[in-house]
Amino acid sequence: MKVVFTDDHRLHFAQGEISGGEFVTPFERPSRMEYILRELKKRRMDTIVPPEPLDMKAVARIHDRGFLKFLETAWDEWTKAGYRGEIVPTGFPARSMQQRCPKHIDGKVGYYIHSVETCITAGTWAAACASASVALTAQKLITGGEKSAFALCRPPGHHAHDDLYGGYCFLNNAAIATQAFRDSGAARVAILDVDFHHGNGTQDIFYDRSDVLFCSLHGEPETAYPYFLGYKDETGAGKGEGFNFNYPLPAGSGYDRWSKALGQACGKIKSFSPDVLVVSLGVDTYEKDPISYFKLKSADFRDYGARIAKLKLPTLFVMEGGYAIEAIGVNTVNVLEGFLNA
Ligand code: OKP
Ligand code: ZN
Repeated sequence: MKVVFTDDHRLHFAQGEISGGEFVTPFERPSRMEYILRELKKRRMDTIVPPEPLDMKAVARIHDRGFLKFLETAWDEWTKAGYRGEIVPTGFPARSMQQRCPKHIDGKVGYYIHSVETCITAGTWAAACASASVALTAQKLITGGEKSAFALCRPPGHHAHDDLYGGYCFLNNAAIATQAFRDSGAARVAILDVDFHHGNGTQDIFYDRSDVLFCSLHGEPETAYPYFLGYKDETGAGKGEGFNFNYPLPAGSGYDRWSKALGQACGKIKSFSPDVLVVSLGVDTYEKDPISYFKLKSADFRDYGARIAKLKLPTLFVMEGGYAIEAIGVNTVNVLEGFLNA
């Protein structure tokens, strides 16, 4: 399986993340990639392909123009306003307020964000663009006939809506790749999001569409980030009704429970008969993940990789989360190896 990757992800490394009222070193940090690359190398699965230059038109198929302009210019405007820290908003268009984008950068940040743990830095836009180009290059490999590919994306993408960033995500890599599959001839695309966190951005982007099926297994929104989306009764809207399936699971869920939900999601994917499968691959379902509460063991990742392979679909794996960095390599590559050896 080819791995698309670039070191440009390093351009995004926020110094801080607000967590429990403290400014801590972000969980989503560059070294995550080193652990995955090391494990790929160890198992001789390191056929690394660099990404092609970013096709901004493909990004604009998913994201709002004003949002893209904002991300591109935010750092410049922020520093020109005299601010010296990383970009963190102060005010938000909350319930009962106007939903109009203001002109001042401090207001614009509040308008385009949904969670404030995520700081923008000088290199964030460049890194987000590189990450999207990784996903698009891997998508092209599959459209060109590869049976599977691994887009080793960083920063991740599944929390990004068409016009909102947050949850460590800026551009929705999986959604951009999904749309690119559609635009290059696939009639139906299924997305399976196995990251611990609900893929709120991806769900929202495709919520009213019947050509893209979205299935997500995640911590229940009552007790887990992103809190405000991911309930079971969110099944799609309009033409998209019946093309969105959420499997929220309670704290402490182990592989027993999780793999039952996976079986249900796989059933939905089979009946949808897609041309291609996009897997939002987060390995923060691991028992020792520092910010999550499922209890999967390293061997379980290999098992579910094999079960995904049983769908017998061209499959694009897109990297999302995973913060137990000493195990992120083993867990990620276990999924890929389980898939390949099924
Ligand atoms: C990104 B991905 C911690 C709050 C949670 C955001 C988590 C984003 C996860 N105090 N912060 O889905 O792995
Ligand atoms: Zn996650």
